[in-house]
Amino acid sequence: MTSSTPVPQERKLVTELPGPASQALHARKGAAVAAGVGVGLPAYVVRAGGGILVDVDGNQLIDFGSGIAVTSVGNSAPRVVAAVTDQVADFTHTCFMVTPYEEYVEVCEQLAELTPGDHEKRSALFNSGAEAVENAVKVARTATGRTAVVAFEHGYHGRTNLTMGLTAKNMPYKHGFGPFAPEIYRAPMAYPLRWPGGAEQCADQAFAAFVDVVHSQVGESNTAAVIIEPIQGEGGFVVPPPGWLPRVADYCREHGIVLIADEIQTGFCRTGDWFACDHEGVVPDLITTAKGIAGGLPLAAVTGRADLMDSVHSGGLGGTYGGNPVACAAALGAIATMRAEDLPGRAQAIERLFRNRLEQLRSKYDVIAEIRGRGAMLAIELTAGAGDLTPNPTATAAINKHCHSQGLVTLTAGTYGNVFRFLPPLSSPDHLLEEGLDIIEDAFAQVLG
Ligand code: PLZ
Repeated sequence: MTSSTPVPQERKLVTELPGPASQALHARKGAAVAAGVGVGLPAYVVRAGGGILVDVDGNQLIDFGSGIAVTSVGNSAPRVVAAVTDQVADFTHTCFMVTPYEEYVEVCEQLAELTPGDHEKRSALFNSGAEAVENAVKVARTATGRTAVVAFEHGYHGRTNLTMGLTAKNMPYKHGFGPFAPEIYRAPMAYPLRWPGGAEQCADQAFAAFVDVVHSQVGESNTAAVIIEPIQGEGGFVVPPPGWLPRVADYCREHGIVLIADEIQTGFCRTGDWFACDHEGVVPDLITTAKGIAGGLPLAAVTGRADLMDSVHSGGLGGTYGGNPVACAAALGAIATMRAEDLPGRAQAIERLFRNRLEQLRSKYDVIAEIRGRGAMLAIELTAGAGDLTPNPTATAAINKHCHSQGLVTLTAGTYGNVFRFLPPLSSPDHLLEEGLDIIEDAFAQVLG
């Protein structure tokens, strides 16, 4: 198969998974790659596109992970490939801080246009989500002259020192890696299913609990920023109740606290709109993006109010590779694809297809406590059974593993490891989504009987 042939859009298993060639590579991995770098499904990929990953043994796997919400436009999407190919032949790097280039500026112009709010904005580009979050905090601290940052339970913001501190979950992200950066505080997340006072009370009580942390424990005038994922990613696709996020945003505005929306996982069409904040008309002061922005190349951004972004002294933001020209070209190709193919609309269509099937599944299995998420970012939370919210990571892991064995790449999430999540490429044809859902149905039957 040459790389000019499109990847066939069908699942095909020619060996058990992982096959012999993958197993051989995995043995080399064990001898050469640090053990701390884990692998979910050790099928070594050689090509990918549409909704399929092809492994080194010739197996064709259905992708329900998009490399953790990255390849929303699909792997090697044609406009991304064309833009990257041209760019890589022209020049690969100058360092924007040394001798600049148009592609960086154009990505920032696109970010100003696409992100929530029509105020004047500026952006700075980086290499990873964690780096974007770090820089958003730097901007918030400089702009406010304050130090404290408030994050939420179940939140995930990265693996660098500051972002580990912002991340809630210990294993595997933080365990043994402290001490963490100071001046980070944590507020309860508005998590309707697990809110102690019940889902009905969640919005009001969670807002009051948030205010209590900021007002009583930190002090508004010490709080530089509040950072929130509008729908939590690694934490288990937790969707706060309607109205909660706008109230948090209003409160921040009232007290001069910078609201940072971390849309690294939710951004760029994933949730059925360009950004998850758009669903409730929330306009954050700063927004961090990465993952889906560049069709698989490493690029991240902080975008926000011009007055905040421009408060940092010249030379205060940057990095050798931030906004690399090849990654910027990829982003322009990815954004052009999202516009041309109406990927927000496609994510909405995927949600309809999934919800219908997942609701049927829920009617059969009382371990499914909730189906939640938005667009092509959907999950089911598994518990002990009817009325018992004890997390069920064992069934979650077994179902996930069964899917892998059948050539469906799925991911889990959640503080308690009991959330089974779906992030298909928006380029997946319906028949692959349906087939993936058949496999999930079968996995439930095999694991739970
Ligand atoms: N903020 C909301 O989802 C990355 C991490 C997977 P980086 N999420 C996937 C893992 O186990 O490392 C993420 C995110 C949100 C920040 C990040 C961090 O982005 O590009 O991984 O640094």
